[in-house]
Parts: sequence; C-alpha cells; structure tokens
Amino acid sequence: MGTSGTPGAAVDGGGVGVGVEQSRRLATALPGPRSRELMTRKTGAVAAGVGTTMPVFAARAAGGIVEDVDGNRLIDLGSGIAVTTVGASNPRVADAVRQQVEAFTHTCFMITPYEGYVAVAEQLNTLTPGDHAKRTALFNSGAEAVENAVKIARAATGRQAVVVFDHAYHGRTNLTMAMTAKNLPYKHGFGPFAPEVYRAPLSYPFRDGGLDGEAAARHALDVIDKQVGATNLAAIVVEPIQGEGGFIVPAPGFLAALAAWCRAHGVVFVADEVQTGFARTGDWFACDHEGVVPDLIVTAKGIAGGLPLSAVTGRAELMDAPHAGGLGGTYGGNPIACAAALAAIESIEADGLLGRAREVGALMKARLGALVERDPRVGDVRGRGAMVAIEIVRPDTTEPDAALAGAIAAAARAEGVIVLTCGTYGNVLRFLPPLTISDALLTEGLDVLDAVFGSIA
Ligand code: PLZ
Repeated sequence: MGTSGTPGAAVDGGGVGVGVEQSRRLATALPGPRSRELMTRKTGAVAAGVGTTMPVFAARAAGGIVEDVDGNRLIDLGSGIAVTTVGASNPRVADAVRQQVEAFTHTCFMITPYEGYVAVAEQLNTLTPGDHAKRTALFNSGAEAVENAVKIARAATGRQAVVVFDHAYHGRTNLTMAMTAKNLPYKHGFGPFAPEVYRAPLSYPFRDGGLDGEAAARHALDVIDKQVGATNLAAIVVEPIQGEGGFIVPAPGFLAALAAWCRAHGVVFVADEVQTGFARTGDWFACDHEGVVPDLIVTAKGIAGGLPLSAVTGRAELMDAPHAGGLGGTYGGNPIACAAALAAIESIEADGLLGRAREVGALMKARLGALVERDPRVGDVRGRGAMVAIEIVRPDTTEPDAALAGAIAAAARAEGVIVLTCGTYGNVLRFLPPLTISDALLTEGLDVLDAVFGSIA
C-alpha cells in the first residue's frame, strides 16, 4: 500500500511506515524479558484500573506490524482499537505532524485560531452523509465528542432526554458512562450517573430471533414512545454498527426507521461513528451503506492516524444552536492532530482505502465464514468492511462462551497475533486490522487463529 503501490502486496515497510519489517517474528516467549521489566515498572507507577490486554511493550509499529521492546514482531489485527486505519506511522501523517510541530504546537483555537482546524471542519462537512449545510466542532476524545453532541441536541431542541441502546458503548466520562450499557468494567462503583438517559432494545439478529429491521425499530420506538415520550426527547444516539457491544450489525432498515421517526418528531438523530468511521467499513461512514443521513455524526479514532482528535458534525441550524462560547476546550482541535487528520483523509483517498477495507473484509469474512461452517463453537460471523467479528458460543447454541473466547484470544496473542475481544458477554473476537496490512500478513494472522481453534478443546 501507500507509495509502494499494489494493495495487498507484501511490503517491507517502505510504503507503510518507517522500516518495520512486515513479518511476524517471535524472538522470545511473550512477554519477553524487557517487557516483563517494564510491566513491573507499570504496576508500580500506573493506576491499577488502567488495564493491559497484552503485557508486551511496543517499540515501533508500521503497516500491519507492532514491534515490541524485545524484538518480537506482532501481526496487528486490532489497530489500537480502530485508530490506525491508515497504518501506524503512516508516512503522510508522520510528515504532516513533523511539519506542524516545527510551525507551532498549540495556540488554543478559542484564543488565536488556525487554518488546520477550519480545513478539518470543511473536510468533515463534505465527507459526512447528506448534502445539507453543516458545521463541525472539534474535541479530543470520542467520549468528549459524544457529550458535546448531547449538549448541542439539548440546546437545539430545548428537551433533555437522551435515548441509547442495549449493548451501547459511548465512553467513560460521567454522561457517557450513563449512556454505555455494560456495568463491568466501565461503570461498576463509579455512579451516580447522569440523569435523563433511557435505554431501548437494539436490533441484534443473532440474538433477537432474526427480527427484521423495521420490526426491531417498531419494538424500540414503542419503548421510547411509552417510557420517554417524543416531546421530552432531545436525541437518539446510536452506533450504526456497535463496536464494544460486539460488532453488532442491525438488521437492514433498523437505522433508517429510527432516523425517519426522529425526523417526524423533531428528535435529533445522532450517529456515533467513533469506531465505524473513516473507511473502516468500506465506506467513509457506516451510515453511508444504507443511505441513512444522521442529523449529527460523532467521529474520532480513525480520524487522525493515531493522534487524539474527535468531532461533532451536523446540520448547521443544530450545530449553531448553542450560545457563543458554549462549546470548546483548551486542546480541542489541536493543530498537530488537525494536520494528522488532513493527512489521514488524504491517505484514505490517494491510497484507495475504502476499496482496500472491502478487500480486507472479504478476505476475513471468507476465512472466518469457513470457521463458522467447520466449528460449532463459532455461532456467527458478521461485520462490514474491515470490521468483522465472530461470536463464540457453547456448541450449536447461542449461549455465550466468554472463557473460550478469552482462551482463544490469549493463545493467538502468545503466537504473536494481536486479537481483541468485545461484546456484552465478552464472547466476541473482533478483527479490525490497519488497512495497510498486506494480504500475506492478514492470511498468516488468520492461519494462526485457525490453528488455535484446532488446538483448543
Ligand atoms: N463511541 C462507538 O467505540 C471508544 C473504548 C476502549 P474514546 N471505544 C474504545 C476503552 O475500553 O476505553 C468509543 C467507541 C464509540 C465512543 C467511544 C469513546 O471514545 O476516544 O475512548 O473516549
């Protein structure tokens, strides 16, 4: 990929980053001695609440490889949770960051503005679904942007209630904890939570008996109508494909029916595309796939090639509703992060990463689909583009098997493949590699997974 050209070709790092060889290598057992030393320091210095999926410390990363401090090279099937979509150390992003650091690192956009912020806003206004007049505001994290979307919806409607869904994940701040469904690890002991947040049932084809999208939406809207009331409701916030909740793809028509109901009742329809956005699903945004046009769209993660940046983009009249000075923050739309975002967007366009996401997805779906056919412990394969997951169950049932999912992920990691889990029941293995991964590396990662399934009873 990148400057070296052919999508899917094995690359040595020249086109995807700064010289990290694109091959898996186990120089030591994992974790190696240097990582173990660092882990001891981490335990002594870092709050215990900050967890570690893989006790292996990174030294460098590029393309589809993360190299650790002991010289091990891991195949990255997680992109640092959907962030390094254009590749860790993407050359365009790295150059843009270097140039911006030399120009200036910070002025605070609210004090003396700069062009990069405006240019990112213009890009988002163009790239997000819908051709209506739009405005954008930039923030630092996904959670911060979700909170701001709620602030904007409340200011615009004069209403307070917010509806979210079963299995939702929206962040770890107080309001977004209230919006997130899962207690452990996100909420336990951290209440009280923000009021006026209500939860509706989701379309979850593997677990709702395959309700069609419209029926699932009617079910949700009935709950919303009876328990909240449209005239109290500022916004419905939904992930078009749920991320942390288990890569749950709602049945076709579910999102469109919710959006139509919102339009009819003056409710702001907010798409949280923090995990699904920026080419991950093979379109710029997951909403594009069904032609759903949200009133507000929240983005983060893949937006800036690894730098912290997030955004709320939406209808001009909604976005302009909060009073002057009502939105902001010291670092929101930091100039280095904005330069990185412009470079990441350029990479998605110049390197054909929307198409590449579909290729990566097709390869993963074929391999994981074969696993579903072959292994009764794999209940479902689902996803869109380069966002694919399998759900691990007790053989031939839908009963979640989190212990087995955890054991499989751990065994794959021990072989040098970064595999992430997710799901309300902790039984989903999710695959979301950087789009600059080669077919060869991706295939090798999936071979390791196959072997692990064969060896775990
Ligand atoms: N909305 C849809 O996926 C972040 C969370 C990891 P922040 N998902 C990864 C963890 O355990 O903290 C996410 C998301 C969706 C919002 C967020 C929040 O984004 O940048 O982590 O605040």
